[in-house]
Amino acid sequence: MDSIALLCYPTVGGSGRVATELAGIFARRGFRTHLLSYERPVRLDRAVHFHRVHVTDYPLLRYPPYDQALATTIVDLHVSYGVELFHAHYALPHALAVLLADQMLGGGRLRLVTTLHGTDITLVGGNPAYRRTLLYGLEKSLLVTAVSRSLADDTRAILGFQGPIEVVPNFVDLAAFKPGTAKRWIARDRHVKRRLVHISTFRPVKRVHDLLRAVACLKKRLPVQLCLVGDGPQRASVEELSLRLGMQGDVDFVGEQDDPSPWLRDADLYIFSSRNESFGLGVLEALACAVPVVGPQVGGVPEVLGCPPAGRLTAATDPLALADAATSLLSDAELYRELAKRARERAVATYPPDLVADLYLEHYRRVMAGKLGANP
Ligand code: GMT
Repeated sequence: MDSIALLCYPTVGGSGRVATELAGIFARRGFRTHLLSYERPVRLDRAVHFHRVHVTDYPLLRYPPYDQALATTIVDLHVSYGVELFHAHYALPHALAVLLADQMLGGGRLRLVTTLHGTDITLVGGNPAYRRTLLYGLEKSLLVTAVSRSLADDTRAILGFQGPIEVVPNFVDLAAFKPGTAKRWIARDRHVKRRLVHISTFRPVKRVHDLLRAVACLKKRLPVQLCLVGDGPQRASVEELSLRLGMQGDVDFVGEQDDPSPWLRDADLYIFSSRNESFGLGVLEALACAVPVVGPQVGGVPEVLGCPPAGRLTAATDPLALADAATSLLSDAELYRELAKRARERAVATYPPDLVADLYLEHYRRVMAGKLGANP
């Protein structure tokens, strides 16, 4: 195996970042690595061959058929470079496009590895419009991986998928995401503002309004400043709520950032309020910066935080429960120091990029050696 192709969404969101960074690692290790998407992802390593998928915007096509354009690009890649191994990040439509391309090539030419990231199962997967298609894509993949055990369980429960699922977690660049040098509140005046950070796509699943309500509650007990990194459909209404709650001076909306590490390094606490989170890449990046985490106990986040956890996860999802957890952590310097240390140690021990890349390579080799059959 000397060539690998990865398919992903190019957005700042987690699955695209994971695929982009993985592609960079493979390319730097000497594999001829291709990445297919409709836009060049930010920070794509120059050693990776990027293939833009071109879609047409003819007015008749209310929904431009991206899947077909992607399948054509895959066929071209196989014909021109002989690439056989295709790794789909986020099942729809990437896995299906590889299967279509394989049929166009006569069948049995391409090998498909599919990595499930989250809403491809927990939101899209449960939708009757996609369920059968998605299930077909997984059944025909030679290998299915999920970013957490929780997501693997959801895949079986929501989709009824019965084939094997390997858990391969996400990873974090430990050199870029590292503890900041700035002194934290613990070392200074206890009246110094605690800096909270949250990275978000501002979609309903992230429940940023509730997060803001939690911080409003926390503000009555401790001096805090919240930094919201990212952008998305609910950003405007979250900004509106911050005005209504009288928090305009307490919240910074810094928008989408190619590199969120400076905000995490400077933070005292990472806070989230998601309804579900199959992994929580922002959570892991915070840990790597020695920043403890507070949020509801959902999805794969408990796996990421480890045991004992590098933060506080609440059973209840309401703002008051989050505010209580944050208060206890941000007013106890000894506890805080312990969790901050545990956070970095957890990231270093479990999520180095090379370790995870090795896992994928091991799986790829088994797939290429025909040691993994198509799922029943
Ligand atoms: O599903 C999404 O919300 C988008 C997706 C993405 O493409 O960023 O996020 C999911 O994949 C990330 C990378 O594996 C995970 O860190 C996120 O937890 C997961 N999102 C959800 O489960 C809501």
